[in-house]
Amino acid sequence: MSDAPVDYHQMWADLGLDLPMHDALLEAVGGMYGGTFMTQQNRPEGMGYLDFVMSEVHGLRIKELDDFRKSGGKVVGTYCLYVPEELIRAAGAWSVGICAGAEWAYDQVEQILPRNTCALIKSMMGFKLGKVCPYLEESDLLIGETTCDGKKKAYEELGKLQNLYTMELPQMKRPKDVAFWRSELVDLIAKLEELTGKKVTAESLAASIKEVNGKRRALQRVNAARAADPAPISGLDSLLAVQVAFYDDVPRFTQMMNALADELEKRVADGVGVAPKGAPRILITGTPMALPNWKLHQIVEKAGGVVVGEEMCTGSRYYEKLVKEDSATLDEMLDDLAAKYLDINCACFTPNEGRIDDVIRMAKDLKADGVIDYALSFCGTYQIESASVAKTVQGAGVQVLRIETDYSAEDVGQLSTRVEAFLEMVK
Ligand code: BJ8
Repeated sequence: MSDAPVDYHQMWADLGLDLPMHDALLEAVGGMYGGTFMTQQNRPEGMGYLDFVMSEVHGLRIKELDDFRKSGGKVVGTYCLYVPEELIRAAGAWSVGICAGAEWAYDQVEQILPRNTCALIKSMMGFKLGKVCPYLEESDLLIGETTCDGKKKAYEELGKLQNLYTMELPQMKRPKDVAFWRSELVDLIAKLEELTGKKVTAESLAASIKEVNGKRRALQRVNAARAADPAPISGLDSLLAVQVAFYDDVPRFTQMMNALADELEKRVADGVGVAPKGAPRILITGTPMALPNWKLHQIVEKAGGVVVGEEMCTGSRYYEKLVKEDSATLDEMLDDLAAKYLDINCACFTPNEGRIDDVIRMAKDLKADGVIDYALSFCGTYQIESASVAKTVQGAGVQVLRIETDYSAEDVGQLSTRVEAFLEMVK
Protein backbone atom coordinates (compact mmCIF):
# COMPACT_ATOMS: atom_id res chain seq x y z
CA MET A 1 0.00 0.00 0.00
CA SER A 2 1.49 3.34 -1.04
CA ASP A 3 0.90 6.71 0.58
CA ALA A 4 1.18 8.60 -2.75
CA PRO A 5 -1.96 10.64 -3.46
CA VAL A 6 -3.91 9.21 -6.38
CA ASP A 7 -6.68 10.92 -8.31
CA TYR A 8 -9.61 8.51 -8.52
CA HIS A 9 -12.03 10.83 -10.34
CA GLN A 10 -11.88 8.87 -13.60
CA MET A 11 -12.74 5.64 -11.77
CA TRP A 12 -15.67 7.35 -10.02
CA ALA A 13 -16.86 8.87 -13.31
CA ASP A 14 -16.71 5.43 -14.96
CA LEU A 15 -18.92 4.11 -12.17
CA GLY A 16 -21.50 6.79 -12.97
CA LEU A 17 -21.13 8.73 -9.72
CA ASP A 18 -22.33 12.33 -9.50
CA LEU A 19 -18.84 13.79 -9.17
CA PRO A 20 -19.61 17.18 -7.58
CA MET A 21 -21.97 15.61 -5.05
CA HIS A 22 -19.52 12.79 -4.40
CA ASP A 23 -16.72 15.28 -3.78
CA ALA A 24 -19.00 17.08 -1.32
CA LEU A 25 -19.77 13.80 0.48
CA LEU A 26 -16.10 12.87 0.76
CA GLU A 27 -15.24 16.28 2.10
CA ALA A 28 -18.02 16.12 4.69
CA VAL A 29 -17.11 12.60 5.84
CA GLY A 30 -13.39 13.44 5.89
CA GLY A 31 -14.08 16.49 8.06
CA MET A 32 -16.29 14.47 10.38
CA TYR A 33 -13.67 11.75 10.65
CA GLY A 34 -10.92 14.19 11.53
CA GLY A 35 -13.06 15.93 14.14
CA THR A 36 -14.34 12.71 15.66
CA PHE A 37 -11.43 10.27 15.55
CA MET A 38 -8.18 12.20 15.21
CA THR A 39 -8.93 14.40 18.22
CA GLN A 40 -9.02 11.40 20.58
CA GLN A 41 -6.20 11.07 23.10
CA ASN A 42 -3.83 8.14 23.51
CA ARG A 43 -5.24 5.95 20.74
CA PRO A 44 -3.68 2.53 20.11
CA GLU A 45 -1.10 2.62 17.33
CA GLY A 46 -2.97 -0.17 15.55
CA MET A 47 -5.72 2.31 14.75
CA GLY A 48 -3.36 3.73 12.12
CA TYR A 49 -4.53 0.93 9.84
CA LEU A 50 -8.19 1.90 10.17
CA ASP A 51 -7.31 5.58 9.71
CA PHE A 52 -5.61 4.62 6.46
CA VAL A 53 -8.52 2.44 5.34
CA MET A 54 -10.92 5.29 6.02
CA SER A 55 -8.74 7.77 4.15
CA GLU A 56 -8.99 5.42 1.16
CA VAL A 57 -12.58 4.33 1.69
CA HIS A 58 -13.68 5.43 -1.78
CA GLY A 59 -10.19 5.17 -3.24
CA LEU A 60 -7.92 2.18 -2.84
CA ARG A 61 -10.62 -0.25 -1.69
CA ILE A 62 -12.83 0.66 -4.65
CA LYS A 63 -9.83 0.22 -6.93
CA GLU A 64 -9.36 -3.28 -5.46
CA LEU A 65 -13.01 -4.11 -6.16
CA ASP A 66 -12.68 -2.60 -9.63
CA ASP A 67 -9.59 -4.67 -10.45
CA PHE A 68 -11.24 -7.81 -9.09
CA ARG A 69 -14.27 -7.27 -11.34
CA LYS A 70 -12.10 -6.48 -14.35
CA SER A 71 -10.42 -9.85 -13.86
CA GLY A 72 -13.84 -11.56 -13.94
CA GLY A 73 -14.72 -11.44 -10.23
CA LYS A 74 -18.14 -10.49 -8.90
CA VAL A 75 -19.02 -8.21 -6.00
CA VAL A 76 -22.13 -8.72 -3.88
CA GLY A 77 -23.56 -5.91 -1.73
CA THR A 78 -25.49 -6.66 1.47
CA TYR A 79 -27.41 -4.66 4.09
CA CYS A 80 -28.05 -7.10 6.89
CA LEU A 81 -26.30 -9.54 9.18
CA TYR A 82 -28.49 -12.44 8.14
CA VAL A 83 -26.93 -12.64 4.67
CA PRO A 84 -24.09 -15.18 5.04
CA GLU A 85 -20.81 -13.77 3.83
CA GLU A 86 -19.43 -17.33 3.91
CA LEU A 87 -21.67 -18.38 1.01
CA ILE A 88 -20.79 -15.33 -1.07
CA ARG A 89 -17.07 -16.02 -0.66
CA ALA A 90 -17.50 -19.76 -1.22
CA ALA A 91 -19.03 -18.92 -4.63
CA GLY A 92 -15.89 -16.94 -5.46
CA ALA A 93 -17.46 -13.47 -5.04
CA TRP A 94 -16.52 -10.69 -2.62
CA SER A 95 -19.02 -9.41 -0.10
CA VAL A 96 -19.36 -5.74 0.83
CA GLY A 97 -21.69 -4.32 3.45
CA ILE A 98 -23.23 -1.20 1.95
CA CYS A 99 -23.09 1.91 4.16
CA ALA A 100 -26.34 3.58 5.13
CA GLY A 101 -25.29 5.83 7.96
CA ALA A 102 -25.69 9.42 6.73
CA GLU A 103 -28.47 11.69 5.51
CA TRP A 104 -28.20 12.02 1.75
CA ALA A 105 -30.57 13.09 -1.05
CA TYR A 106 -33.58 12.96 1.29
CA ASP A 107 -35.49 15.27 -1.08
CA GLN A 108 -35.33 12.54 -3.74
CA VAL A 109 -35.89 9.73 -1.24
CA GLU A 110 -39.07 11.32 0.07
CA GLN A 111 -40.57 11.29 -3.39
CA ILE A 112 -40.52 7.50 -3.10
CA LEU A 113 -40.58 6.61 0.59
CA PRO A 114 -42.71 8.17 3.35
CA ARG A 115 -41.01 10.87 5.42
CA ASN A 116 -41.55 8.77 8.54
CA THR A 117 -39.16 6.03 7.41
CA CYS A 118 -36.09 5.22 9.55
CA ALA A 119 -32.85 7.03 8.73
CA LEU A 120 -31.07 3.81 7.78
CA ILE A 121 -33.55 2.98 5.02
CA LYS A 122 -33.66 6.58 3.81
CA SER A 123 -29.87 6.65 3.68
CA MET A 124 -29.80 3.34 1.77
CA MET A 125 -32.06 4.84 -0.89
CA GLY A 126 -30.40 8.26 -0.76
CA PHE A 127 -26.93 6.91 -1.58
CA LYS A 128 -28.38 5.18 -4.63
CA LEU A 129 -30.58 8.02 -5.86
CA GLY A 130 -27.85 10.59 -5.19
CA LYS A 131 -25.25 8.47 -7.08
CA VAL A 132 -22.57 8.89 -4.42
CA CYS A 133 -21.78 5.33 -3.29
CA PRO A 134 -19.09 3.52 -5.31
CA TYR A 135 -19.70 0.29 -3.33
CA LEU A 136 -23.26 0.19 -4.67
CA GLU A 137 -22.08 0.84 -8.20
CA GLU A 138 -19.40 -1.85 -7.91
CA SER A 139 -22.01 -4.41 -6.75
CA ASP A 140 -23.03 -6.89 -9.45
CA LEU A 141 -25.81 -8.07 -7.17
CA LEU A 142 -27.45 -6.67 -4.05
CA ILE A 143 -29.01 -9.04 -1.55
CA GLY A 144 -31.99 -7.84 0.45
CA GLU A 145 -33.88 -9.70 3.14
CA THR A 146 -37.37 -9.66 4.63
CA THR A 147 -36.49 -8.26 8.04
CA CYS A 148 -38.54 -5.18 8.99
CA ASP A 149 -41.43 -4.00 6.80
CA GLY A 150 -39.64 -0.76 5.88
CA LYS A 151 -36.57 -2.52 4.51
CA LYS A 152 -38.60 -5.18 2.78
CA LYS A 153 -40.66 -2.63 0.87
CA ALA A 154 -37.71 -0.31 0.21
CA TYR A 155 -35.90 -3.22 -1.46
CA GLU A 156 -38.73 -3.35 -3.99
CA GLU A 157 -37.88 0.24 -4.92
CA LEU A 158 -34.13 -0.29 -4.86
CA GLY A 159 -34.62 -3.37 -7.05
CA LYS A 160 -36.05 -1.12 -9.75
CA LEU A 161 -32.69 0.65 -9.90
CA GLN A 162 -30.25 -2.22 -9.47
CA ASN A 163 -29.97 -6.00 -9.71
CA LEU A 164 -31.36 -7.14 -6.34
CA TYR A 165 -32.30 -10.52 -4.91
CA THR A 166 -34.34 -10.80 -1.73
CA MET A 167 -34.03 -13.65 0.78
CA GLU A 168 -37.07 -14.52 2.84
CA LEU A 169 -36.16 -14.50 6.51
CA PRO A 170 -38.56 -16.20 8.92
CA GLN A 171 -39.55 -14.14 11.97
CA MET A 172 -39.58 -16.97 14.51
CA LYS A 173 -36.93 -19.52 15.49
CA ARG A 174 -38.79 -22.82 15.67
CA PRO A 175 -37.23 -25.92 14.07
CA LYS A 176 -39.47 -25.46 11.02
CA ASP A 177 -38.20 -21.88 10.67
CA VAL A 178 -34.59 -23.09 10.77
CA ALA A 179 -35.46 -25.66 8.07
CA PHE A 180 -37.07 -22.96 5.96
CA TRP A 181 -34.09 -20.64 6.39
CA ARG A 182 -31.80 -23.49 5.35
CA SER A 183 -33.84 -23.84 2.15
CA GLU A 184 -33.33 -20.11 1.53
CA LEU A 185 -29.57 -20.66 1.83
CA VAL A 186 -29.81 -23.39 -0.81
CA ASP A 187 -31.64 -20.95 -3.12
CA LEU A 188 -29.02 -18.30 -2.43
CA ILE A 189 -26.27 -20.71 -3.45
CA ALA A 190 -28.04 -21.26 -6.78
CA LYS A 191 -28.29 -17.50 -7.30
CA LEU A 192 -24.62 -16.96 -6.45
CA GLU A 193 -23.46 -19.82 -8.67
CA GLU A 194 -25.44 -18.33 -11.55
CA LEU A 195 -23.76 -14.96 -10.90
CA THR A 196 -20.18 -16.18 -10.63
CA GLY A 197 -20.29 -19.31 -12.76
CA LYS A 198 -18.51 -21.11 -9.91
CA LYS A 199 -19.75 -23.99 -7.78
CA VAL A 200 -20.00 -23.79 -4.01
CA THR A 201 -18.23 -26.95 -2.87
CA ALA A 202 -17.59 -28.50 0.53
CA GLU A 203 -13.96 -27.37 0.16
CA SER A 204 -14.73 -23.77 -0.82
CA LEU A 205 -17.36 -23.42 1.91
CA ALA A 206 -15.14 -24.97 4.60
CA ALA A 207 -12.40 -22.51 3.64
CA SER A 208 -14.69 -19.48 3.72
CA ILE A 209 -16.21 -20.53 7.06
CA LYS A 210 -12.68 -20.69 8.53
CA GLU A 211 -11.73 -17.37 7.00
CA VAL A 212 -14.81 -15.48 8.22
CA ASN A 213 -14.59 -17.14 11.65
CA GLY A 214 -11.00 -15.90 11.77
CA LYS A 215 -12.20 -12.34 11.21
CA ARG A 216 -14.84 -12.70 13.91
CA ARG A 217 -12.28 -14.19 16.33
CA ALA A 218 -9.98 -11.21 15.81
CA LEU A 219 -12.86 -8.86 16.60
CA GLN A 220 -13.71 -10.94 19.67
CA ARG A 221 -10.16 -10.38 20.93
CA VAL A 222 -10.33 -6.63 20.31
CA ASN A 223 -13.62 -6.41 22.14
CA ALA A 224 -12.66 -8.69 25.04
CA ALA A 225 -9.91 -6.21 25.92
CA ARG A 226 -12.59 -3.60 26.57
CA ALA A 227 -13.57 -5.40 29.79
CA ALA A 228 -10.46 -3.85 31.40
CA ASP A 229 -10.59 -0.67 33.46
CA PRO A 230 -9.13 1.60 32.15
CA ALA A 231 -10.47 0.58 28.72
CA PRO A 232 -7.52 0.24 26.30
CA ILE A 233 -9.51 1.45 23.28
CA SER A 234 -12.36 3.90 22.86
CA GLY A 235 -15.87 2.92 21.89
CA LEU A 236 -15.52 5.05 18.78
CA ASP A 237 -12.46 3.13 17.59
CA SER A 238 -14.01 -0.25 18.43
CA LEU A 239 -17.20 0.67 16.56
CA LEU A 240 -15.14 1.73 13.57
CA ALA A 241 -13.39 -1.66 13.52
CA VAL A 242 -16.70 -3.47 13.15
CA GLN A 243 -17.99 -0.99 10.56
CA VAL A 244 -14.87 -1.57 8.45
CA ALA A 245 -15.13 -5.37 8.89
CA PHE A 246 -18.10 -5.34 6.52
CA TYR A 247 -16.19 -4.21 3.48
CA ASP A 248 -12.44 -4.61 3.93
CA ASP A 249 -10.37 -7.46 2.47
CA VAL A 250 -10.92 -10.37 4.87
CA PRO A 251 -7.39 -11.84 5.35
CA ARG A 252 -5.77 -8.39 5.57
CA PHE A 253 -8.36 -7.07 8.01
CA THR A 254 -8.07 -10.19 10.19
CA GLN A 255 -4.30 -9.83 10.36
CA MET A 256 -4.50 -6.14 11.25
CA MET A 257 -7.18 -6.70 13.93
CA ASN A 258 -5.12 -9.48 15.51
CA ALA A 259 -2.17 -7.05 15.63
CA LEU A 260 -4.46 -4.45 17.23
CA ALA A 261 -5.65 -7.07 19.75
CA ASP A 262 -2.01 -7.89 20.63
CA GLU A 263 -1.44 -4.23 21.35
CA LEU A 264 -4.63 -3.92 23.41
CA GLU A 265 -3.76 -6.98 25.49
CA LYS A 266 -0.37 -5.41 26.22
CA ARG A 267 -2.07 -2.14 27.16
CA VAL A 268 -4.34 -4.01 29.56
CA ALA A 269 -1.34 -5.74 31.16
CA ASP A 270 0.38 -2.35 31.52
CA GLY A 271 -2.76 -0.59 32.79
CA VAL A 272 -2.81 1.83 29.81
CA GLY A 273 -6.19 3.27 28.88
CA VAL A 274 -7.92 5.84 26.71
CA ALA A 275 -10.02 7.18 29.58
CA PRO A 276 -9.11 7.53 33.25
CA LYS A 277 -9.66 4.44 35.41
CA GLY A 278 -13.12 4.70 36.90
CA ALA A 279 -14.64 6.65 33.97
CA PRO A 280 -18.34 5.72 33.55
CA ARG A 281 -18.58 2.60 31.41
CA ILE A 282 -21.48 2.35 28.98
CA LEU A 283 -22.90 -0.55 26.97
CA ILE A 284 -25.01 0.47 23.97
CA THR A 285 -27.76 -1.75 22.59
CA GLY A 286 -30.17 -1.25 19.72
CA THR A 287 -30.32 -0.49 16.01
CA PRO A 288 -27.11 -0.78 13.97
CA MET A 289 -24.79 2.18 13.42
CA ALA A 290 -23.80 2.03 9.77
CA LEU A 291 -20.83 4.08 8.50
CA PRO A 292 -20.49 7.03 9.08
CA ASN A 293 -22.89 7.10 12.03
CA TRP A 294 -20.70 7.85 15.07
CA LYS A 295 -23.08 10.28 16.75
CA LEU A 296 -23.98 8.58 20.02
CA HIS A 297 -20.50 7.20 20.74
CA GLN A 298 -19.07 10.65 20.23
CA ILE A 299 -21.61 12.19 22.59
CA VAL A 300 -20.91 9.62 25.35
CA GLU A 301 -17.14 9.83 25.07
CA LYS A 302 -17.08 13.62 24.83
CA ALA A 303 -19.08 13.68 28.04
CA GLY A 304 -16.36 11.72 29.83
CA GLY A 305 -17.80 8.22 29.53
CA VAL A 306 -16.30 5.28 27.69
CA VAL A 307 -18.36 2.94 25.55
CA VAL A 308 -17.22 -0.59 26.43
CA GLY A 309 -19.54 -2.64 24.20
CA GLU A 310 -22.21 -2.63 21.54
CA GLU A 311 -25.02 -5.19 21.56
CA MET A 312 -26.00 -4.42 18.00
CA CYS A 313 -25.39 -5.54 14.43
CA THR A 314 -22.36 -3.25 14.25
CA GLY A 315 -21.10 -4.90 17.42
CA SER A 316 -21.42 -8.20 19.24
CA ARG A 317 -24.16 -9.59 17.00
CA TYR A 318 -21.62 -9.51 14.18
CA TYR A 319 -18.65 -11.21 15.82
CA GLU A 320 -19.81 -13.16 18.88
CA LYS A 321 -21.12 -16.33 17.28
CA LEU A 322 -19.06 -18.56 15.00
CA VAL A 323 -20.05 -21.20 12.47
CA LYS A 324 -19.01 -24.77 13.42
CA GLU A 325 -15.80 -25.76 11.66
CA ASP A 326 -15.78 -29.55 11.97
CA SER A 327 -18.42 -30.53 9.41
CA ALA A 328 -17.28 -32.43 6.33
CA THR A 329 -20.17 -32.29 3.87
CA LEU A 330 -21.92 -29.40 2.19
CA ASP A 331 -25.21 -30.55 3.71
CA GLU A 332 -23.82 -30.43 7.25
CA MET A 333 -22.24 -27.03 6.64
CA LEU A 334 -25.58 -25.67 5.48
CA ASP A 335 -27.14 -26.95 8.72
CA ASP A 336 -24.38 -25.15 10.64
CA LEU A 337 -24.85 -21.91 8.72
CA ALA A 338 -28.65 -21.98 9.11
CA ALA A 339 -28.31 -22.57 12.86
CA LYS A 340 -25.71 -19.84 13.36
CA TYR A 341 -27.44 -17.18 11.34
CA LEU A 342 -30.89 -17.78 12.79
CA ASP A 343 -29.32 -17.39 16.22
CA ILE A 344 -28.82 -13.64 15.63
CA ASN A 345 -31.12 -11.63 17.88
CA CYS A 346 -32.82 -8.95 15.77
CA ALA A 347 -35.97 -7.20 16.95
CA CYS A 348 -37.68 -8.32 13.73
CA PHE A 349 -38.08 -11.70 15.48
CA THR A 350 -40.75 -12.70 17.91
CA PRO A 351 -40.04 -13.47 20.63
CA ASN A 352 -36.56 -11.95 20.88
CA GLU A 353 -35.64 -12.57 24.50
CA GLY A 354 -32.13 -13.70 23.59
CA ARG A 355 -31.26 -10.06 22.94
CA ILE A 356 -32.14 -9.01 26.49
CA ASP A 357 -30.18 -11.96 27.92
CA ASP A 358 -27.20 -10.83 25.84
CA VAL A 359 -27.47 -7.25 27.11
CA ILE A 360 -27.48 -8.39 30.74
CA ARG A 361 -24.60 -10.83 30.18
CA MET A 362 -22.52 -8.23 28.34
CA ALA A 363 -23.22 -5.55 30.95
CA LYS A 364 -21.84 -7.90 33.62
CA ASP A 365 -18.87 -9.17 31.59
CA LEU A 366 -17.83 -5.68 30.53
CA LYS A 367 -18.53 -4.20 33.97
CA ALA A 368 -20.85 -1.58 32.48
CA ASP A 369 -22.16 1.09 34.82
CA GLY A 370 -25.14 1.78 32.56
CA VAL A 371 -26.84 0.73 29.35
CA ILE A 372 -28.06 3.06 26.61
CA ASP A 373 -30.86 1.63 24.51
CA TYR A 374 -30.62 3.30 21.12
CA ALA A 375 -33.37 3.26 18.50
CA LEU A 376 -33.64 5.11 15.24
CA SER A 377 -36.86 7.10 14.93
CA PHE A 378 -39.60 5.22 13.08
CA CYS A 379 -37.96 1.85 13.79
CA GLY A 380 -41.05 0.22 15.28
CA THR A 381 -39.48 -3.13 16.14
CA TYR A 382 -36.63 -1.75 18.28
CA GLN A 383 -38.77 1.02 19.76
CA ILE A 384 -41.41 -1.42 20.93
CA GLU A 385 -38.78 -3.74 22.35
CA SER A 386 -37.18 -0.83 24.19
CA ALA A 387 -39.64 -0.84 27.13
CA SER A 388 -39.06 -4.48 27.99
CA VAL A 389 -35.28 -4.14 27.48
CA ALA A 390 -35.28 -1.27 29.99
CA LYS A 391 -37.49 -3.06 32.51
CA THR A 392 -35.55 -6.33 32.46
CA VAL A 393 -32.10 -4.75 32.47
CA GLN A 394 -33.07 -2.41 35.32
CA GLY A 395 -34.46 -5.46 37.13
CA ALA A 396 -30.97 -6.95 36.85
CA GLY A 397 -29.59 -3.89 38.64
CA VAL A 398 -28.22 -1.89 35.67
CA GLN A 399 -29.49 1.64 34.90
CA VAL A 400 -30.85 2.27 31.39
CA LEU A 401 -31.17 5.42 29.30
CA ARG A 402 -33.53 5.17 26.32
CA ILE A 403 -32.65 7.28 23.31
CA GLU A 404 -34.49 7.78 20.05
CA THR A 405 -32.73 9.75 17.34
CA ASP A 406 -31.77 9.91 13.66
CA TYR A 407 -28.72 10.95 11.64
CA SER A 408 -29.17 14.71 11.93
CA ALA A 409 -27.07 16.89 14.24
CA GLU A 410 -30.10 18.85 15.41
CA ASP A 411 -30.60 16.99 18.68
CA VAL A 412 -26.92 16.67 19.66
CA GLY A 413 -27.19 19.38 22.32
CA GLN A 414 -30.26 17.86 23.90
CA LEU A 415 -28.84 14.33 23.76
CA SER A 416 -25.56 15.51 25.31
CA THR A 417 -27.45 16.98 28.26
CA ARG A 418 -29.32 13.72 28.83
CA VAL A 419 -26.18 11.60 28.46
CA GLU A 420 -24.20 13.83 30.87
CA ALA A 421 -26.96 13.49 33.49
CA PHE A 422 -27.01 9.72 32.96
CA LEU A 423 -23.23 9.41 33.36
CA GLU A 424 -23.42 11.36 36.62
CA MET A 425 -26.20 9.14 37.87
CA VAL A 426 -24.51 5.81 37.14
CA LYS A 427 -21.15 6.70 38.69
S1 BJ8 B 1 -30.30 -8.08 11.71
S2 BJ8 B 1 -31.08 -4.87 13.06
S3 BJ8 B 1 -29.08 -5.26 10.12
S4 BJ8 B 1 -32.58 -5.97 10.06
S5 BJ8 B 1 -33.42 0.50 12.00
S6 BJ8 B 1 -34.04 -0.84 8.77
S7 BJ8 B 1 -34.95 -2.72 11.71
S8 BJ8 B 1 -36.73 0.24 10.75
S9 BJ8 B 1 -31.45 -2.42 10.53
FE1 BJ8 B 1 -31.13 -4.51 10.88
FE2 BJ8 B 1 -30.54 -6.92 9.85
FE3 BJ8 B 1 -32.00 -6.67 12.08
FE4 BJ8 B 1 -29.44 -6.10 12.12
FE5 BJ8 B 1 -35.77 -1.61 9.92
FE6 BJ8 B 1 -35.33 -0.59 12.29
FE7 BJ8 B 1 -34.65 0.76 10.17
FE8 BJ8 B 1 -33.34 -1.48 10.82
